[in-house]
Amino acid sequence: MTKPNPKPKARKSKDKSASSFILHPPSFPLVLILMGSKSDWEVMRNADETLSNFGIAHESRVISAHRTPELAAEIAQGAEERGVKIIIAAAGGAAHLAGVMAAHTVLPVLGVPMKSEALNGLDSLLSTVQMPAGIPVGTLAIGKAGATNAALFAIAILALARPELGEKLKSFRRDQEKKILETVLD
Ligand code: RP5
Repeated sequence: MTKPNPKPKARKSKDKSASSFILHPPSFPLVLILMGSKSDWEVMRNADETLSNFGIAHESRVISAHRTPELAAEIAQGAEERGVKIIIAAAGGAAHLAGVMAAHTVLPVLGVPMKSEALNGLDSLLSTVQMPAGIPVGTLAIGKAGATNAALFAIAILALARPELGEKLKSFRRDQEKKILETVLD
């Protein structure tokens, strides 16, 4: 579940077979999943669950670029020292969380635009994706697909230095392919 501020705890996989992928103790997450509001959690739990399924030590928490600006900067600035490798940041509306995090760290930041009430997520998408040159944010799709894919993208980055993780990604793709091939329409 999301963690209350300001004392985060890392999440550890329930998948025992994947424990070799956890290169840090739980207090040292490899991936941070940040979201602007608890209202984003229903969508962002898809990123959290995907990382858990792959056995990646991670931490999910609510942090806001505008409601908790100092804490947001502090978390971004301290992430590298904690051993974090990738930050996933989700926000809706004037969705500047990912950009603000990226401004405070050189770690890769993946942005997930949340579907907003007023503009259906188009505002979130544009706010996240349109970073001026110099501070990159890798932006995924709006909503659930983006949440899941942000986690898979983070895993692909981690897999560059962890061949076992790459094998697990290949197996995940094979399973996905099998499901399509076995689809029967009524
Ligand atoms: C953003 O504003 C959050 O990321 C959320 O998507 C949106 C609405 O937040 P709430 O008003 O539901 O807390 O900061």
